[in-house]
Amino acid sequence: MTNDRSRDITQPLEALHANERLKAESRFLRGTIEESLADPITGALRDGDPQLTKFHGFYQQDDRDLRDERRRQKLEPAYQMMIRLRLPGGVCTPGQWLQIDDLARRYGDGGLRLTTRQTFQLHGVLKHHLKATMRGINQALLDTLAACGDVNRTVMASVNPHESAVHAAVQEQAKAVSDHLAPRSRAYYEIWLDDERVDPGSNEEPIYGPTYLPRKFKIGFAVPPVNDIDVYSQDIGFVAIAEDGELQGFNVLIGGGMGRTDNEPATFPRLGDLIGFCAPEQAVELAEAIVTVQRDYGDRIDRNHARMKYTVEDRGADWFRAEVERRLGWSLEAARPYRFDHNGDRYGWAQGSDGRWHYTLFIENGRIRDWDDYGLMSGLRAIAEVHEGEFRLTPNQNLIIANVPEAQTAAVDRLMHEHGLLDPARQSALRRNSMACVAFPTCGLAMAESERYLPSLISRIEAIAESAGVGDQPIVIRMTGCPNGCARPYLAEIGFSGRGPGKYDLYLGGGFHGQRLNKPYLDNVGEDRILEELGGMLHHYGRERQDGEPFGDFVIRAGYVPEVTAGREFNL
Ligand code: SRM
Ligand code: SF4
Repeated sequence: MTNDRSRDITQPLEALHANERLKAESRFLRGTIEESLADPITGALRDGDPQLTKFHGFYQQDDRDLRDERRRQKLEPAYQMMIRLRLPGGVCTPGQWLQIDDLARRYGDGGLRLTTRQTFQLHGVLKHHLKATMRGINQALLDTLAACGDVNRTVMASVNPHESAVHAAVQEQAKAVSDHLAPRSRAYYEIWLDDERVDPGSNEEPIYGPTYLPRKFKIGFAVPPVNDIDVYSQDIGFVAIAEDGELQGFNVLIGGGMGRTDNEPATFPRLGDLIGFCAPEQAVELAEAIVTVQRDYGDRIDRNHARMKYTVEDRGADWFRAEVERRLGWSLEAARPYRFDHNGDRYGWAQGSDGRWHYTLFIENGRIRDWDDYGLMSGLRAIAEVHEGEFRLTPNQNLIIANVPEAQTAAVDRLMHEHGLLDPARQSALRRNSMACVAFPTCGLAMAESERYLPSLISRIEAIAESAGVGDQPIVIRMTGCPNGCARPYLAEIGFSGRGPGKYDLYLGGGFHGQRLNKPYLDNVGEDRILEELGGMLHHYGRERQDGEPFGDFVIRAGYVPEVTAGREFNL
């Protein structure tokens, strides 16, 4: 089946989604953002600008905990901005860490959020602090350009400390692809850094054109055997192929994605299709060609159907590959063998092939702040003040204190202990393999709690798992506050997605290394039912699991859910 609603070039703007017109008329992302910033009457941006500011890296939000009370008091919502950095491969220096920490304390809500795509978010920035915050980020030699919006976003890369040389080469590729696909519009620099205003003319964006992409676009590089970036969930997934410690090239997957829309069965998560192999020096050119095919053929009428996964699903991966090869003028080679064995992080110290050390630290749901009894943010600041290597944010919302010389490991250990960062009570096997998206109070799309609820639910599941004799099993549990899938819940062995206050859909059977989608098991249920069902299953798993059998495989073998082999089967 072909997607007749694609090809914006053949459609008048009026026939397309309203966002297409907004982009086309924005003068390459300028819109009325400067007028919005200058308006002192409201904490909000002008109509239309919140769509454009995503391309600049921030979302307009309001504090949903305060929404009803402010409405009662006839006040406008408590508007605030969430700023997301573009951080290819999740790498930053200790100096940059300290600057981001300063900005979060000065202009944000005092904390930081590590995301499921290896970057930082600052929440709670008021409109009149936006410019100072954006400038501060740029002064730290970081930026937020294209961290959100209908463009390619932060490019992910595996954080595999054992393979330092391959990892460094892959990191370089991730950065090159990220830089190449960044928007070229000068709007960002004019608005936030006061660069000279220029007439954008008609072709400020040679790759994207004036309407950019139909929808967001995501790319990730995985280094086997670690599938920490969930390579099958990316619009383009690159799987590094190495031989004798040297990068040979990449297998290429296209058309992955997680997002679903509530009550829209035509939307579904999908795993990417493997279309071939390319050499390292071909990756940038290939990524651009894939992006341009999606630019021209993606659906620009229905945003629920506009991700590249639907273009690939509707037209077929073979058609897509042929169109990419036609544009490139060369063909991909046959894909090479590879093997993943997990998609979680491995905690503690690990030594790289160059002899340097890396500590992977569990950060529950990526939230960093100082609680009354737990000084996580101050502890990390203290480490940043002495650390000489770099930090790496992981795709599982954790943090690696990376490239520590042998002589400095004791100092890092001491600081982690002093600040309580290694408290075993906060780090059971289940907890360390869990992720939750942000949801309330900042996410405007949340239907149920996620980050604020999962920790207590995990404590209850842990008690059951202990009594079933499987408390030490690293079962992958992920929760989101709505079906959009920001914590990639449809790849979890146990996945939850919020439907309403206190209610979740329960999914089971994802593959332990992110290779298989899970399947809906229960619809719209509360905690009692969740614990009752999981309790029965975990005891069954304790009694009958085979040696080394992951929970996600067991629930399929035991008949709780069927195996899903294609995205469209997911909803059945
Ligand atoms: Fe997401 C929208 C948070 C990773 C799929 N996501 C949002 C927004 C911006 C809500 C909004 O549009 O108003 C959330 C802001 C919440 C807040 O207050 O911070 C939000 N998404 C996040 C983060 C912070 C979750 C986290 O806890 O870490 C992640 C930021 C990643 C980053 O650094 O760029 C995040 N979002 C993801 C992922 C995971 C991934 O990319 O690996 C997905 C699923 C993968 C995919 O894209 O298919 C994801 N987010 C969505 C969607 C559904 C997209 C779709 O195809 O339907 C939306 C809604 C939308 O785009 O309309 C969304
Ligand atoms: Fe918000 Fe839904 Fe994403 Fe969670 S999954 S952050 S609730 S959009």
